[in-house]
Amino acid sequence: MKILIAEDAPSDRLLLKLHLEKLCHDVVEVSNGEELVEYFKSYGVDLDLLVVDLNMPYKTGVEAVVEIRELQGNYDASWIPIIILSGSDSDDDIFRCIEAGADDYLTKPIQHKVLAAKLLAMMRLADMRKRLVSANTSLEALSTTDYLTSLPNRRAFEKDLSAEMAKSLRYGQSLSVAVFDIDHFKQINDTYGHEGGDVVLKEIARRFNRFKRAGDVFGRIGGEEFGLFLPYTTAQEAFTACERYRMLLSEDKYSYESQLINLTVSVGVCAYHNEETQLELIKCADQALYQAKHQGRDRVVL
Ligand code: GH3
Ligand code: MG
Ligand code: MG
Ligand code: MG
Ligand code: MG
Repeated sequence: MKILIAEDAPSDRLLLKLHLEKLCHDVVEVSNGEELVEYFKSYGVDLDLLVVDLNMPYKTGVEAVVEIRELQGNYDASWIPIIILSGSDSDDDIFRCIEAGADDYLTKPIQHKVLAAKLLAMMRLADMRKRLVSANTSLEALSTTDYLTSLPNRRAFEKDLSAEMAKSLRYGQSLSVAVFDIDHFKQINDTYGHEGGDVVLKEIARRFNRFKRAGDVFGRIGGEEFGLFLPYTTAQEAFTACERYRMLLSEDKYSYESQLINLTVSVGVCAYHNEETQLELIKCADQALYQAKHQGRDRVVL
């Protein structure tokens, strides 16, 4: 663990440092409460534990702990385990330290074996916290990512599009939306099986990622339908960009179990006019897509 010691008495600090280093921890030191808060603000994310003396100049241990616990928002380090050290064994001191946000309290002189035991318990807490955070991160990724193509799923796509529509409204920048639908995909499934169809869907997502212009966002919004929104892009520019995507998708064949599959896509494009709802905007692109199908497929309609 990387442990920060905040202790104003040089000899206490040195003894503690030597002891923690003997237990194979990395130790950094500060000598008062003010330095503790400043150090924590800059390097807190690298620390695993704080050992904080109660009586220190500039800021007491309690004042520093309160400030550290109040750091929030993106500041994920503010949860860090904190042990207070103090010469006082009064119940009131113990209570106010824990109440202020400390996790444990040890009285001086420090019993080294007891400190080692407390560190073990804190490590367990830190480990549990890490696992919770990573489980949470994977859950979030699962709920926004399409399992087959790894593109944003419909929910994530719509959420990101909402944010982009709000920006467009606020700054008056252009924004366009497109819907891609594979032509006669049923036939591909019928000929190569559902698995063959899945391989094609995955390869389409790969091509989108490979050929993507900076800023463009793709999502899988239906079985064989993909959404695209193009920030800072007018209707005419979006048409041109989608023509390019359409050609790049059908130019090279798709391979599945040493068979080569040809496909084309139809695309509907619509620009955002800063007044319609998201539903209406996507519907507009859907209607253009319907026309593209009606006019013979393998084309982009604006
Ligand atoms: P068109 O769009 O050109 O009118 O014809 P289509 O054959 O593509 O027609 P439609 O959009 O009605 O059919 C889409 C097919 O996509 C039907 C469905 O079985 C298939 N499909 C949907 N989701 C998946 C999927 O995840 N994997 C596979 N393999 N097929 C899927
Ligand atoms: Mg002191
Ligand atoms: Mg479809
Ligand atoms: Mg269809
Ligand atoms: Mg289709």
